Amino acid sequence: MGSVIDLIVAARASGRKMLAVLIDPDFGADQDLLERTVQNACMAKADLIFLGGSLLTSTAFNRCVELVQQWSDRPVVLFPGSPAQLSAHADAVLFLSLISGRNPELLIGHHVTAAPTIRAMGIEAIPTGYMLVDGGKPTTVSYVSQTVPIPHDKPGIAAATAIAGELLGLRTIYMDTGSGAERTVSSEMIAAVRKSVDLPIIIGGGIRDVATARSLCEAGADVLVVGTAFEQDPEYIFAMSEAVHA
Ligand code: 1GP
Repeated sequence: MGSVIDLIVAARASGRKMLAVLIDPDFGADQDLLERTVQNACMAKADLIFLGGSLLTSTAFNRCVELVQQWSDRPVVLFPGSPAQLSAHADAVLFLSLISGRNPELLIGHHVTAAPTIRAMGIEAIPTGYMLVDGGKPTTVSYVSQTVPIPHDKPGIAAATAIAGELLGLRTIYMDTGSGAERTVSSEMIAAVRKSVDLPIIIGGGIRDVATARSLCEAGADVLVVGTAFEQDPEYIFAMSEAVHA
């Protein structure tokens, strides 16, 4: 397998949209459900498996990543909520800077803590500008990160933030309204960021149905991340994958 960022960039260049199935490591407590989710992601040809969460209560994170890697023929990418969520069993890690926030720990502090471990594990780090967007209610990530999300109706702020991320040399922009959000990032905001930067755009938070997924792709999203909807129904991965790839 080549690098994950190269896969994402190549898909974007060919106009192919990608689906990432997000697995909360805590969900590894139910091993049968975890296995079924991974199997469905593979059978449905979802493009990536993301693993992580903003609040980690599982003590078996590394074992969960190991199992997912064992069952999966898709790249396994960590989406860490903290420097504790690293594992050599992963193919890559989103090296997230929370550029919508002004919390120095999430702009550089955790990176310094995690960097030697990532280097020693030899996993690919993908420099990612992570932008939290208001999704209608406070989410775990907004609470845990202690940051104020970008207002839902301010595409200009999102565009300016994304440009700053691109100028800083980040390789991708991830806009997220948070897990279980009432609203997704708006099409207007995605379109504004799409016009402003030449980076792959990852969108997550509150994506529950195929019609919404299609409209976000049309607005300019390159990778859609879905977690909650698949936790509730792992069979929905098939319909979602078909919609994203249509
Ligand atoms: C959250 O983007 C992810 O960080 C996924 O959100 O659980 O709402 O799909 P959902």
